[in-house]
Formats: sequence, structure tokens, C-alpha cells
Amino acid sequence: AAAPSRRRGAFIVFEGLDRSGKSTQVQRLVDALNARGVQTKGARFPDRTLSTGKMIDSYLSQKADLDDRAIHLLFSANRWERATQIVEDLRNGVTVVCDRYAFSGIAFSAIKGLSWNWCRAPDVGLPQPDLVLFLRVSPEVAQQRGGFGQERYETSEVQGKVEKAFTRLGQSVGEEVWTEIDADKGVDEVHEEIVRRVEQALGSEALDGEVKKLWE
Ligand code: NYM
Ligand code: MG
Repeated sequence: AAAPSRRRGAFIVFEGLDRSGKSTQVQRLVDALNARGVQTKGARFPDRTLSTGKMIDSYLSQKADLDDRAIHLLFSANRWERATQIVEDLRNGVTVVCDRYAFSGIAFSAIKGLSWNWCRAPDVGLPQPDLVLFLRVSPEVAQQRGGFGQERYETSEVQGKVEKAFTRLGQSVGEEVWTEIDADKGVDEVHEEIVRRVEQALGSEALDGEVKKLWE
């Protein structure tokens, strides 16, 4: 007799500009899902605890300078370092909620003038998210939230360009995966909207099948 079929976990990715509230909402979602019995883990990229993450951290904190291509490949390698674990968790029925992914990788590098295809290539074949929640925040609200920190990229000029790149990326993965969330609203309202969207994804037939590969 065939083994009883078990649904895999969902791979849910948050994307957005700095100060869009991603980290807060990732934590809220992980807690809410676990509280209702959906076994869920959080993840984040860059994962600064990994060996590539240490180099990325030096670059972002302006302690080290790196060629634009070298840092791009490190960000991608940082995802590949975790990819096997993510697929294993999903197969074991664990939902994974991730703070940033390959879309940040492309957006932040493409604005430096690297070609779109070159930026995308190293991430082709990574685990494909079942849902991307893009938290869209207006520059005014981001400013009210305390402005930017000291890291590389944390200027309104860079953030404005990155926002345009994200919009283009959303069109490349399709609206059944990419969902925009109005992140100007209060934390609770945004959380409720996210839970509604995630409930749909958790009910999807896609979770009866294998984890797909991104852009393949
Ligand atoms: N970032 C993040 C990239 O440039 N490429 C990537 O692939 C990823 C995942 O790192 N400004 C940038 C976006 C952020 C910065 O991320 C640090 P965080 O979520 O603030 O730690
Ligand atoms: Mg940041």
C-alpha cells in the first residue's frame, strides 16, 4: 500500500525596502502559525551567521570593499549554503518564513548597472517560494519609522531605485506568487492582511507536490 501522503510545508518569503517592517512581520507570522499548530521556522538572508555571511556583514557595515560582482555572488552563495536545509524542512512538513531572498539579491545589484540576466543566473534553481509578500512602504512612512541606519544602501536614493527594481521583479514571477501588502498601515492591520494571504497559500494544492525550482 502507498504511504499516506503528507503535505509539505509552505515556503513564504518577505521582501521590501529597509524599514518596511519585514523583520517584525516575519516574527509575528512565525509565532502566529506555530500558535495554531502549523509547524513553522524563520530564516533570513543575508544569514550573517554563515561563513559567507561574515564577509557580507563586513561589506554592508563598510569595513570591507568588494567588487560589485563578488558581493553579488556572495549573497547568492549565502542562499545556496542554506538551500538544502530549507528543502529538507519543507519536505518534512515545516513551513519556512524567510526575511528577504533572491529578489533582494537582484534588486540591490541591478541598480548598480549589472545586467538583469547576469544578476539572476546564480539564483536559478534555488527553492521556489510558494508566496512572496512584498511590503510596500511609502518614503514618508519609512522616514517616520526612524529613517535609515549606517549600512551600505541605506539612503533614500538607493531605496528609490530598489523599489522600481522590485516592481519589475514582481511582474517576472506572476501574481499568484507575488503579493503586495500595504505596509503603511499599523502593525496589527498588516499582520492580519498577511495571515489572510498565507491561509490561502497553506490551502494550495501546490503543497501536495515537490518544491519547485526558482526560474527553471
Ligand atoms: N541585500 C540583501 C543585498 O544586497 N542582496 C541580497 O541578496 C540580500 C538578501 O542587504 N539593505 C541587502 C539588502 C539590505 C542589506 O539586509 C541587509 P537586512 O535585511 O537589513 O539585514
Ligand atoms: Mg537593513
